[in-house]
Amino acid sequence: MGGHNTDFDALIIGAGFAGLYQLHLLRDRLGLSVRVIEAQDGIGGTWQANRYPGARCDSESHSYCYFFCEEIYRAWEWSERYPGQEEILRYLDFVAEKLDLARDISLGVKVTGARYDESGNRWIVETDRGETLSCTWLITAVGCLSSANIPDIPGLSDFAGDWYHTGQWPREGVDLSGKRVGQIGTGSTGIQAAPAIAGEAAHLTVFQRTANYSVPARNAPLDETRKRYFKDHFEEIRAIVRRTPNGHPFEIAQRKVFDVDDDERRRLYEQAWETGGLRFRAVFQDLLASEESNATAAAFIKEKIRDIVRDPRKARILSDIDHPYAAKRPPIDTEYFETFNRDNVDLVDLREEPIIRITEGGILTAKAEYPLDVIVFATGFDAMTGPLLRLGLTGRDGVRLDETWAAGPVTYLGLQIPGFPNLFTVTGPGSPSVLVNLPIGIEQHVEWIADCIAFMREHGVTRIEPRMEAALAWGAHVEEAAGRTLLPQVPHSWYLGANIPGKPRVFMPYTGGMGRYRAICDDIAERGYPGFNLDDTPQPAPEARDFDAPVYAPGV
Ligand code: NA7
Repeated sequence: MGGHNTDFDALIIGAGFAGLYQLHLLRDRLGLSVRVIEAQDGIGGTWQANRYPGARCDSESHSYCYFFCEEIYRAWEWSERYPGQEEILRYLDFVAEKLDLARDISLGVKVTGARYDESGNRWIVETDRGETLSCTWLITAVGCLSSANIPDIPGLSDFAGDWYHTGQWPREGVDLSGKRVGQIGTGSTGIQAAPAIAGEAAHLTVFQRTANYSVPARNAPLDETRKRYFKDHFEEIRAIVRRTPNGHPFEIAQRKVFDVDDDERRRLYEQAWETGGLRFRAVFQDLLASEESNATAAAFIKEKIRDIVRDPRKARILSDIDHPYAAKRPPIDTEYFETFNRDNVDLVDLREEPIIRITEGGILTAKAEYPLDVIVFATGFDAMTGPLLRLGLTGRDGVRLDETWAAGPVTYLGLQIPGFPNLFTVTGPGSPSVLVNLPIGIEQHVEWIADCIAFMREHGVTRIEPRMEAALAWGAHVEEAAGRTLLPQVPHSWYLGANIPGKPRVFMPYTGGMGRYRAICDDIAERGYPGFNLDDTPQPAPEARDFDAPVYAPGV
């Protein structure tokens, strides 16, 4: 696949939402020679890897898709309110087919290293097939959550059963029937997986370290009226997803929590609970800006948990939540708390009885040994920086990415890294990325990158690289913006890198909201790329006010 050419204008790493659209723009709009390198055996990125039971997107299907082409939008029909993993893969196959993308994608090929060659102004990319490829522009489209975190729990190699990480689930599936399953982790993934596993396995034990909020997703099939509505309102839906801070197809209410009295607030929360999904968060504007406001939502959800879960011990463990609502990624679920009412489901509170080790027969905590046939690690990812660091990138002057990021990621707009000319990072650290309905954030990045490359060609610029002071100013802005929310306060948060031992604590996603971020990026491009070096010509440094103004991300 991809022929025998080894020298390209652009190489793209990853064939998920980002890589596919980037290929289309660079090849079909700019006329570049392009190849996509994808480590997995199929396209789809995170949806190839996350095949665990219950895997489904938390964004609503009519917004979890491309908006760059109305014809594609209207030609595809989603079956449910939220798209399941398989359906997303089918959608991406459909898009790839429509745009004739497969011929420029190499599947099952892993990038093992890439270095910038200063004399030739080219990136030299090595693969696990022993190939050496080169390109002018290297674009990482590797996703934010593709580097699995398998905690270093002693004894895993002694375990006689099978174990799996949810983000590396076998393609052929896993038969859990009749099995005693232990699931570690209760983030968005664990909360989706537990009900599905409980329905299939003989027995499920959930090992919970930190209790988590969750709101019912209220997933359901889409009826013909809804399907028609989405098709007929393409422009309106596109305008909303591009305008709202999180790229979701709904507005965030303007009212604040204490604008209404207790009864009205209760009514609004009940209504939002019935509506379900991430829309719950949008019921008030200030849930993530004020601890006092947030506490009202937190209390409401904790009460719901205690109402649903019949066993008082389980109800206490599940509702004993130590952080503000939605300050970590807020999960949504289908019968998660109800699952703990099943006879075949147990709950272990790891704060009361930490895991000591994994044994041949199961998991040993400070209190008991739990016999298991299968362990499921729903333990998350080395988020945002992990997928980039493992590419083995070396920039100018032989500087490696892990060296330059030893104290945490430094990027300009999350799109480029000082010292790494002509390298673009789709949804890199410092961009809104994981705080946004990702296809929306991805489209903006991919288009900005294609426009930047078009600008370079038009103006005879051969090299673009951000100035260090611009990247540091952007980093300060990202931190400041996060500081205006409750998000950086949460212990263990992967937004901060705090879930990975030894990882530097830097708040990585940009909380300023997608609309604002888009305006900043557009403005920088229109003004001739302040903050970058174009060849050897430094453009003016951006001024603080270029990023500043009201940084406020309601409902992040
Ligand atoms: P998350 O949100 O990082 O959740 C991981 C879960 O695993 C969380 O409950 C962790 O507890 C738990 N965990 C991690 N390490 C351990 C160890 N060593 N022992 C016990 N428990 C552990 O990952 P998800 O996959 O759920 O979600 C990631 C994103 O994917 C999600 O936001 C969506 O965007 C899709 P902790 O809270 O750290 O105490």
